[in-house]
Amino acid sequence: MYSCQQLFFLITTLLLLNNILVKAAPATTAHAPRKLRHYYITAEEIAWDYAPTGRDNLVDLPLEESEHASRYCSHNSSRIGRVYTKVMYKQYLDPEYKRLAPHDPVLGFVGPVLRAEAGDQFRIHFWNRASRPYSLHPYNGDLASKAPPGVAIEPDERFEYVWDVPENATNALWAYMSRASPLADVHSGLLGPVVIYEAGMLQRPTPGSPEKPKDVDQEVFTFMTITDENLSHYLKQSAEAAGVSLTSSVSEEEGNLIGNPSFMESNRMYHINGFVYNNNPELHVYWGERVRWYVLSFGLGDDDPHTAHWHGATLLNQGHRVDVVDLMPISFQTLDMMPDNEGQWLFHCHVTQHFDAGMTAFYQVEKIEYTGEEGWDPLKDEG
Ligand SMILES: *[C@@H]1O[C@H](CO)[C@@H](O)[C@H](O)[C@H]1NC(C)=O
Ligand SMILES: *[C@@H]1O[C@H](CO)[C@@H](O)[C@H](O)[C@H]1NC(C)=O
Ligand SMILES: *[C@@H]1O[C@H](CO)[C@@H](O)[C@H](O)[C@H]1NC(C)=O
Ligand SMILES: [Cu+2]
Repeated sequence: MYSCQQLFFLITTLLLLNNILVKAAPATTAHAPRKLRHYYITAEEIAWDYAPTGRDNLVDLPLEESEHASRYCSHNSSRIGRVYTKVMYKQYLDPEYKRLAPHDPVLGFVGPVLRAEAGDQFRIHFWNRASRPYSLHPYNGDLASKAPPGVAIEPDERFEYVWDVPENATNALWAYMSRASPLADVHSGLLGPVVIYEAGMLQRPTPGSPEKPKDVDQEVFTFMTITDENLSHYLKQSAEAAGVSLTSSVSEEEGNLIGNPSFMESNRMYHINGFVYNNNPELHVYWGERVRWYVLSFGLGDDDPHTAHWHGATLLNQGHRVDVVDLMPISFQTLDMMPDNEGQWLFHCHVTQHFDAGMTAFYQVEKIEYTGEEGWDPLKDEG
């Protein structure tokens, strides 16, 4: 299932991240957890559009007229195009799974952000509402050997995962994924971020708003990944829905579509959070604010090293000021940005082939001008 290189990355990452404990039963640690973090999460099948504007917004042309984008996003009788059947993690606010939690559109098909502080305990109430077995695991443990509890939850079954976050696991960034059939599950869409903060760092700025660390104004999460839709569980469904017959002959020389190199390449999506060619929803950051930017690569392929590159801003990465950061397959980086350049800027992968294949997005730096008309002018109140 895995190539040598993939296994190497899996195993090295596992060794590095092996410090969160997974249990199926309630914890029996020496210390009671500081706080229980309940999450109600499902896996649900969806139709995902990688380029919902229908345009290559980098060159400002319809997808079909763009030299590069037409290769990946044009739809016809021998190309699936931009819409694929996928499965994603969805978060609900209640144990009855009645109220869907608001999903940040910028996250695309990436699952909800799971947050906890050091010493807390996650209680992940997972309900598999998809048509095949799936699960939800932090990226740790030993993928190659023994299966952890709840590794394959059958359709319509539920499972409660209990993860203890050690006291010393502060400021960690992880991912979570399904491990029923790991490679295919991830290519099918099941992945999301986990962030562990220092104890006492998380707060709700206003009652009911999502939690956020005290030391930043905004957090941004971006996954740079190549999703090979041919390795997804749903290639057949995607082809059927697009009216593409895999077995019918394309031409005498080429035969049918199965194993056809240009068809296979057209199904590899070089995306950021599920969007290609600057089709991401507007991602606003604000002039002078403290923005924490989490960049993650979750691809498992040989050509999955990415270089995240920002135009129009620099960021601090472990004390170094940078505008580019390397991401090996399955690697996660946290950077801090203070935007000071108004306008629309590019955020993209610097690997030329990936950039051409659509791994590029826009973000907008906005300046808020306070006019005194906001209703909270302190001088007025005093008078
Ligand atoms: C479908 O679109 C691709 C990419 O634009 C093109 O190479 C191919 O010839 C088209 N096939 C048909 C049957 O129109
Ligand atoms: C955290 O504590 C555990 C248990 O004491 C220890 O095994 C582990 O190495 C520590 N990890 C770090 C990052 O200090
Ligand atoms: C999907 O990939 C496999 C492995 O590379 C290949 O054998 C198969 O033909 C591909 N399927 C299609 C429909 O292209
Ligand atoms: Cu890349």
